[in-house]
Amino acid sequence: MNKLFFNLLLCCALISCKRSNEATEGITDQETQRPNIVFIISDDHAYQAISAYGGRLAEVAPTPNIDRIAKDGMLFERCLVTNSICGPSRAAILTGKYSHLNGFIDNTIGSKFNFDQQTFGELLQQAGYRTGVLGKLHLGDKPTKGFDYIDILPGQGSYYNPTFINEEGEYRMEGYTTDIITDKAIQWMGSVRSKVQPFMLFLGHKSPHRPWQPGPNELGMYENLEIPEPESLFDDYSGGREIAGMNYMSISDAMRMAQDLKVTDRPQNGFTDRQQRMWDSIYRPINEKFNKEKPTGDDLTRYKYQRYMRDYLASVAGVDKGVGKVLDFLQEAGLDKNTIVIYTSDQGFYLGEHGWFDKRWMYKESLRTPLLVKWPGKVKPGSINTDLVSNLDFAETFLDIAQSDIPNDMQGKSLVPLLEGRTPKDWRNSHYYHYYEHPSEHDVRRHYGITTDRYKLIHFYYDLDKWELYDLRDDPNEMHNIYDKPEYADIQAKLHDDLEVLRANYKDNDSLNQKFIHEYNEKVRNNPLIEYWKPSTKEM
Ligand code: SGN
Ligand code: CA
Repeated sequence: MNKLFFNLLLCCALISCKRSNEATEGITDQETQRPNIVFIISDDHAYQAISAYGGRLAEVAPTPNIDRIAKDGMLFERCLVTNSICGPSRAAILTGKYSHLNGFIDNTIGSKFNFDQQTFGELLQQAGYRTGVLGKLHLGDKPTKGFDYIDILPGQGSYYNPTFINEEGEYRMEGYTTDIITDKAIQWMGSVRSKVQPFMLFLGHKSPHRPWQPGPNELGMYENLEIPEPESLFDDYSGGREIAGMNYMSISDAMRMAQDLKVTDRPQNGFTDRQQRMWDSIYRPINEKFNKEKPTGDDLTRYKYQRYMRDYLASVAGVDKGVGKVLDFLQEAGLDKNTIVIYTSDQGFYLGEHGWFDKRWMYKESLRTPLLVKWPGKVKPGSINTDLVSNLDFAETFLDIAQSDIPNDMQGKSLVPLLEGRTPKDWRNSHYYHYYEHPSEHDVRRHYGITTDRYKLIHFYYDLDKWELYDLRDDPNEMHNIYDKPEYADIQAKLHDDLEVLRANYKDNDSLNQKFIHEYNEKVRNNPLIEYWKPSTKEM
């Protein structure tokens, strides 16, 4: 249906709706239309920090509101991203295509998403949905089409007193960004709710991205808690994993005392006096204690881990509270039965596993992202899905929900059958991954690979040519690279074949790699940050 025709239909519908007002009185939004979709995507929220996923943090830092989505809906155990970094993840979500086809392959300064291409936004509009994009998008530009409502943060955005960009331009608001975005979401949903036109809201949080600045109500909430450490906090990258040791993202060396861990007397950028006073009242005593005790060596790493996690989890608590507000609003407005709520993150994150923060690697914690979906009447409450799904599937899922055609050039699959509890027999049994951003900030090398439920094969290329193979059943934490071990020869050969099939099916190949390397090197050549991206001094 073209847009003009749809608008005409909409006008007729509105007029007839007005005329038959008496007849429709008492009918709620729930009964009259295709479902609304609220897609909440936070930034860098690790599944390990969502209590519905269990794990070592579930008890110390519960997320009761996000857990409500799991309780009422479905929790996906294996939602994997295509490229574990912010903009590329969102670009895959918008297009249903891998980075090499949607063109947004990395987050480096100067990367701009090409909004001329097909996205789910305008396809949903054509299907009769009103669409909104709010908060963090991080695609280098503002959407030129596909969204009726645009109110986004520029780039990374800030935690306090954020600037926003809307149709008219830039403006600034005072307050905590997570809370502001939540309020805006509620305001927009309230203003567009309608019996005839469903809505889709892309609600992007900045939090809990580095530098993990909790909101005024969450500041200091975990100060008296000892956060359990992961087993691999002091990983030595043995077991054939030299490449994992070549990076600049470990808590011990790359985490900054002042910006990241707040061990500083300097005022925070852009804070009001009141915010600064509140901040100081929490961090000053902590910093005084630190300056007295001055831990060193492994004790310092442990100390940094505690501070990192306390701020990270307190930032998550703000997001969780926001999710609760959205769920409450939907309920109070009588929209909850006909609104699908999806919670996810742009990728996973390391919470000290392998000694790291950040993401990017094809290893478990950054490859997996949380996915929880509530769809009353369709999804069995409390259900758990273990199929291999991906952020590549989101656009197709939205279109399927909207009962709209899914274009053939989208590369994912609708999750609707899975949500209804009937996984198709031919559902994928492997997933393809590709990360490009090197050289850059955390010094993670370019790599691509395949994972199945049981095995993972990774190829590091460009300045390296190394393979890694993991048996995820016997070695779930990926500590032993078994590539070229004779007992795995058959499996290795099969995975190589399957990887080539996946690359061909998804239309990825080495000549595209060469093209992207060339373009990337041109882009970063004059980037002043290249000095700051301390390259690993370790050589293979
Ligand atoms: C910033 C962070 C990095 C982070 C990237 C990408 N550095 O550059 O630690 O990896 O964003 O994150 S900081 O000095 O600005 O904190 S992403 O989520 O946008 O992909
Ligand atoms: Ca991110």
